[in-house]
Amino acid sequence: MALKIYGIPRSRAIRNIWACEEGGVAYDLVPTLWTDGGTRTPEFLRINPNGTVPALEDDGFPMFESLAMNLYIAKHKAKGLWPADPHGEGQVFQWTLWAATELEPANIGYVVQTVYTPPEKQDPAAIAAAWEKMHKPLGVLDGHLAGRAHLLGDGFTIADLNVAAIVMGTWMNKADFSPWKNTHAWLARCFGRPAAQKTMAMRSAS
Ligand SMILES: N[C@@H](CCC(=O)N[C@@H](CS)C(=O)NCC(=O)O)C(=O)O
Repeated sequence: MALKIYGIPRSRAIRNIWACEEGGVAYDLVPTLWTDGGTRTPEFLRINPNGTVPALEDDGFPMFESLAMNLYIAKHKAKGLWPADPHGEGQVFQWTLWAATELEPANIGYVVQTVYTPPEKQDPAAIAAAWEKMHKPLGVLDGHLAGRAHLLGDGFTIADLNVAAIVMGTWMNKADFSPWKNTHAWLARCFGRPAAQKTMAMRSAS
């Protein structure tokens, strides 16, 4: 039975769509919106009591939290995204929690100032201040990526996907990552993958 993913491409569900596309996992996207009460129904709240998307159901097993869902998908459903050794697993946990706690809050601050604020109300100083908060996590990423093609070394794993997915929208909106040249090259590699291209096209079309 195909995995059910609740959400829409223009939401954090895009992270799980990318993981499924990347790992060859069959999934059904169940369009679920927070703007029409779709995340507040008793049926949905049984799957995700937070009343947010994404969420998933795997043969009746419910999960929420986009990046945790991706760890489950990568380890138990997908092909080729989970590292073979314990140290690799440790790094997957490290980078995923780092993505959620260090990169995501900074990125959201920037998204609020750019995407969520209507153009006529946008304030260049507030945008610059929000982008400034990205400098620290991007610097950490850039240092780690020196001499590495991917976060764990040569191969693309769910660690790359979970970190890159945080900034997918920011990248698509043409934010300037070029001062962090290792990060910029790595993001171009991650988002140049066929599964990422397909996923980004779904996001653009939604
Ligand atoms: N930490 C959660 C955040 C989920 C989240 O905030 N989702 C947004 C859409 S991207 C949402 O459903 N917002 C509606 C609301 O908060 O009511 C995750 O990564 O899954």
